[in-house]
Amino acid sequence: MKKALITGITGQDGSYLAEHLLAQGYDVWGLIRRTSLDPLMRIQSIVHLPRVHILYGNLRDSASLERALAQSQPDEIYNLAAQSDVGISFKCPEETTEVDYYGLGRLVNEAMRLNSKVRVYQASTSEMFGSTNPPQNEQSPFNPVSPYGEAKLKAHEDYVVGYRERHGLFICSGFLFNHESPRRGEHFVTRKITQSLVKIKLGLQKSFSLGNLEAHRDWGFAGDYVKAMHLMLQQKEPRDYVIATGVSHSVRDFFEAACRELDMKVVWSGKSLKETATDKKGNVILTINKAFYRPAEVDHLLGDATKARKELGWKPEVSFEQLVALMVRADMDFFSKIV
Ligand code: NDP
Ligand code: GDR
Repeated sequence: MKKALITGITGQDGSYLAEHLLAQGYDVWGLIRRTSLDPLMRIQSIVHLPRVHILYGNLRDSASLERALAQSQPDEIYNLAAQSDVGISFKCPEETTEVDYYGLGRLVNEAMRLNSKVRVYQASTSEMFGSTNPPQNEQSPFNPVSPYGEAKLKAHEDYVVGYRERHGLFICSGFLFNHESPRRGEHFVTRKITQSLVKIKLGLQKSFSLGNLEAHRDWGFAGDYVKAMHLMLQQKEPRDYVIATGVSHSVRDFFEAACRELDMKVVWSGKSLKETATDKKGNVILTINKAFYRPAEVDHLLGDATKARKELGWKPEVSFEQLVALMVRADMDFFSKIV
């Protein structure tokens, strides 16, 4: 039975990946850090806990990683742990660099000392392409515009490309474009929109605010994307892949699609920071707030996953409209129980 260690198992991707690997017959180990909320409570709702072995550790602490690796003896490591919020990375750049860059260094150094044959997946990101014109593929130049994008790029250059070339480590980067689900953190724009609109529909909230409505993202379903992570580690050679749907939409498109799913008609008025969306009774349900704009924005991400289709046989199964519907319905199911 193959053993996998997942860092970031309490996050969106960690939970889907754990389920996928369990279904593939893996022995799954998950690294979780100490927080004031009981981590077992957090994870219980998302994975079948008795089948996942929990290890305490932190990407900021080499000794904890050494211990976790010695206990789990993994054949495959999936490094999903990160300070993953791009907006927060402008406010906490050091924390972001510590976890997203040095964290991978600590992990691969400890992992290689234990087992030089271990296979490692690194959660790289479309944010590394930053201001590069779309569509972006494996050959596109990297131009990150946030501390998050910069930390992930350095991690890729030094520990993925560097360790693969210099030390022969089997390590792959997945340049994953945005992927969402009902388990998406509440501060990311898609979940913020579905949750807020559902609450407005149920009378639990009157309105909410967003930042830049014109940014375009290539949004896919997280459940599809974790399958690509696993496939990358099953190949003969370690290679890096773009994982994306090849379709992009604006934040405004996402908002409108979620409104349609909830049968909420909206009228736009005003411009820029004064723009609002009003429902059919004339109530303002969306305003724009400068606080949600970023100091530097990635305007347009659109991935070309041709290489993954050809070499991994991977393709996305869930469309943009299906994704929006999935997220809206999950939030509706949850919040209608508490009305
Ligand atoms: P989440 O933010 O949902 O999860 C992040 C995970 O990292 C959580 O389990 C968190 O633990 C853990 N973590 C944070 N800091 C540390 C630390 N110091 N030590 C140990 N664990 C830590 O992210 P996603 O699941 O969405 O993303 C998974 C990975 O993929 C991330 O690396 C992200 O940067 C990358 N990525 C994500 C994309 C997306 O669209 N979702 C696209 C491209 C890349 P806790 O629960 O304790 O906070
Ligand atoms: P992103 O995701 O930065 O692409 O990073 P996020 O959902 O935070 O933002 C997407 C776009 O929406 C705009 N936006 C807002 N964003 C948030 N969070 N809140 C708002 O109110 C709001 N209004 C407009 C943003 O400016 C941006 O353009 C995600 C993370 O999962 C990263 O870890 C991952 O690497 C990338 O996707 C690919």
